[in-house]
Amino acid sequence: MRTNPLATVRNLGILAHVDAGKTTVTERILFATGTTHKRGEVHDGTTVTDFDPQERDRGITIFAAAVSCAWDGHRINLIDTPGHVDFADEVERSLRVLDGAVAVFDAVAGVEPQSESVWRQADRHGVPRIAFVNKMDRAGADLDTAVASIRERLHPAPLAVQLPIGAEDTFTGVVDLLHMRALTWTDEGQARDAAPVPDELREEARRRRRLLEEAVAELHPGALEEFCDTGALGTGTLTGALRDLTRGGDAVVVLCGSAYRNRGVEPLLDAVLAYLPSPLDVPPIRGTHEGDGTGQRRAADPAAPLAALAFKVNATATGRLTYLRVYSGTIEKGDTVWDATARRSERIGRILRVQADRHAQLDRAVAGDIVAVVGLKSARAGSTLCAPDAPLVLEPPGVAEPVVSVAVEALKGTDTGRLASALARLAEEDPSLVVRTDPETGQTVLSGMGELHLEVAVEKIRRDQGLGVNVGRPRVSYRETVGRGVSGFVYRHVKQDGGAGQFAHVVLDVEPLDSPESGFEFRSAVVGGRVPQEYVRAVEAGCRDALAEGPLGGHPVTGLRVTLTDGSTHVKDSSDTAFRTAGRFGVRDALRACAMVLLEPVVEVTVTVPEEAVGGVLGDLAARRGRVTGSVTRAGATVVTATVPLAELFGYATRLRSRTQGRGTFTTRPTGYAPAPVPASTR
Ligand SMILES: Nc1nc2c(ncn2[C@@H]2O[C@H](COP(=O)(O)OP(=O)(O)OP(=O)(O)O)[C@@H](O)[C@H]2O)c(=O)[nH]1
Ligand SMILES: [Mg+2]
Repeated sequence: MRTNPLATVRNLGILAHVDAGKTTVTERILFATGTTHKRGEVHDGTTVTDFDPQERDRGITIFAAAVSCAWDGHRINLIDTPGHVDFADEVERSLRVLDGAVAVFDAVAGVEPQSESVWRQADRHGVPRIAFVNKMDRAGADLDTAVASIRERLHPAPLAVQLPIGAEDTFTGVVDLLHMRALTWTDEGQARDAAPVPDELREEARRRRRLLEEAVAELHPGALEEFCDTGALGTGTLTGALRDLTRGGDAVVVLCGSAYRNRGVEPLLDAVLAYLPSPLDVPPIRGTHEGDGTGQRRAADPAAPLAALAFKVNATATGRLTYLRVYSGTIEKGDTVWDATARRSERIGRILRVQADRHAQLDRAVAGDIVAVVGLKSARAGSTLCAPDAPLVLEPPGVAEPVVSVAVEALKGTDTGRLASALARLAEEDPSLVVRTDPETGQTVLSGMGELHLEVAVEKIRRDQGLGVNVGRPRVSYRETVGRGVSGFVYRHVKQDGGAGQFAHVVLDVEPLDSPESGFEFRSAVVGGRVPQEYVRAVEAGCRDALAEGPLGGHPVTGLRVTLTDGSTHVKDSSDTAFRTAGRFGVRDALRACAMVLLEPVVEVTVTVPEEAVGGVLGDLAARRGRVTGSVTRAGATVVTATVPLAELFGYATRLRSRTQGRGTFTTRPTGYAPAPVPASTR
C-alpha cells in the first residue's frame, strides 16, 4: 500500500511567553535540518525568522514568520510566533492554520503568564501540543519544577519522556526514556551517537520509565490492556499511545534541552514527527457554501475542489505576498481562483515555499501545504480562496478589539496623503490595527493592542516610507455598561405627515448582565404576534446600532440585555426600517435613563525585579492604581503580580528600567474591563 504523501507533512507552530526561546529553537531547527548552515543569534540580529529590521533592533519577534524544512523524510512547515502580548493576534491567525504546536518554556521560570494565554488560545483552536523545556543550561534550571508548573497551571497530564544529563552549565544531554539510551551533544552542539544510559542515571531512568508507563496505561485503554497482561509497556505501544494522547489533547509530552547551546533539538524534531498530527489526522475543515450558507466540509484531498485560507499578507520586495494554508485541492501557477470573501476572481502569479525572507519557487501547492503566493490583489488575512465552481467561505480567524489609540499626523502637511495610504496598507496587513478619523477633532487615530504595537506600526511607516510622523499621547479604549436598568421604556417612531409614512412602537427593558465581558443579549418577550418576527429582528439590529456609541462618551456599550416586551404596528406604515430606527433611538434614549458606568481596560502585570528594588516597584504600582495580587522571591529575584488599569501603564517600561538599572522586566496580560473612576470627557 502506498502511503499518502500528506502523512509526511507537519504544519507546526512554536508558541511561548516572550523570550522563552522560540526564535532560537526555530533557528536551531533550521540548522539541524540542514536548511541553514550557520547558527544565527537573536542578540546579534542574525536569525532567519526575526528578519524585520525592528525585530533585529529590539531583539523580539513581532511578526509570525513561516519557514519550511525537511527532517527524516518529512516536510515541516513551521511558524515562529511572537511572544509579546501586543502581538497576540499574530499568534491567533497562526493557530488558525496550524495542525500542531511546540510550546516552549523557560526551565527557570516554568509557566509564565503569556505561556498560559497562548496555551488557552491553542486550546480554543484544538491544536495538539508537545512541550519543550528550554534553557536547561541556565542557573536554576529544573525540569521537574517546570513539569510541575505545567501540571499546576496548564494540563493535568504532562509526561516527561526524557531525563536531563547534567544540570545548568554541565547540562550535556538527555536520557531518552522511550528507547532507554543517552543522547548527548559536544560543547559545539554536535549530536553524538546514541549511547547506553550512564551508570549513575540507570536506576533513576528505570524509575522514570516505569512512572511513564503507569501514567500512560492510566490514560490509554489500549496501553492499559498490555500493561495488565504483561506488567509493562513496550516502546512501540508507548509511542503509539503517546501519539493518541497528544492528538486527543489528553496528555502533553515534555522534552527538554538548550536551544542556545544546540542541545535537544534533534529529539524535538523526532517527537514532532512521532506525536503531532499530519494534515490527514485533523478533522476536515468546515466552511459555509457561499451561495446558500449551508455547512460544508472539505477533507485534505489534493483532488478535491480548492479551499485555502489566507492568514497573512505582507508587502515585500518580491511583491505582495499572501500566505495561504491550502485545506483541500491543488493550486497551480497561473490558476484563476475565487476570493469568496471579496467576491472576485484572482489570478495566482507565483507560488513560493517560504524561508522567512527568502523563497523557493513552486509549480503547485496541494492540500495540507502552507505557502505564499504572489499576485493576489484582494485577499486579506482571513480571506477564503476557492475553486470558482465550488465556492465556499471558511471561518476567518477572530480579530481582537483594539484597546489603545494614538493620534498621528504627518510632520509636513504635504505628506498627509502619503501617511494616509501608508496607514491603510498597514491596517490591511495587520487586522488588529484600526485607522479612523476622530469625528470631533478631525485627527487621524490609530488603534491597536498596546503601546508597543502602535510604536512598532509608526516606526515601520517612518522607516519604510521615510515619513516624518507626529504621534500624540496614547489613550485607552473605554467601554460603557449599564449600572442599573430600566423597564417598560416606550419609544414611538412615527412619521405620518404625508407621503410614505413610518410607524414603529416598541417597549423595552434594559438590564445589566453579570459582567461587562458578557457582551450584548437581545430577547423578545412579545406575545400574540403584536410585533411580527421580521420586525423583532429589525429592532435587534437597531439596538446594535445604538450600542456602538454610548451616552457617556460615545464608547461602545457592553454587558447588557435588552428585552422587547411589547409594541405595535401600523397596517401601512410599519417597515423594517421604521422598527430598526425605533430600536436604535429607543435604546439610545433608554440608556440615558440608565445609570451608566464607564469601563476601562485592566491588565495583569507580572514584574520581575531584583529583591532590593521591590519596595520602589510596589510603591510605583500603588501610585498607578495597581492592586498587588502576589509576590514570590526566588534566587534573589522577586516576581510581583498586580492588576493595573492599562491607562496607568503608559511609559512603565522606561520607568521600570530606570528604577532597576535595567534589570527589571515586566509582561502584561489583558484581564478585561473594570469600572473607571474618572467621569466622562474621556473621548
Ligand atoms: N541560556 C540560554 N539562553 C537562551 C536559550 N534559548 C534562547 N536563549 C536566549 O533567550 C533570549 C530570547 O530568545 P528568543 O529566541 O528571542 O526568544 P523568543 O521566545 O523568540 O522571544 P520573542 O519572540 O520576543 O517572544 C535570547 O537572548 C536567546 O539567546 C537557551 O537554551 N539557553
Ligand atoms: Mg522570537
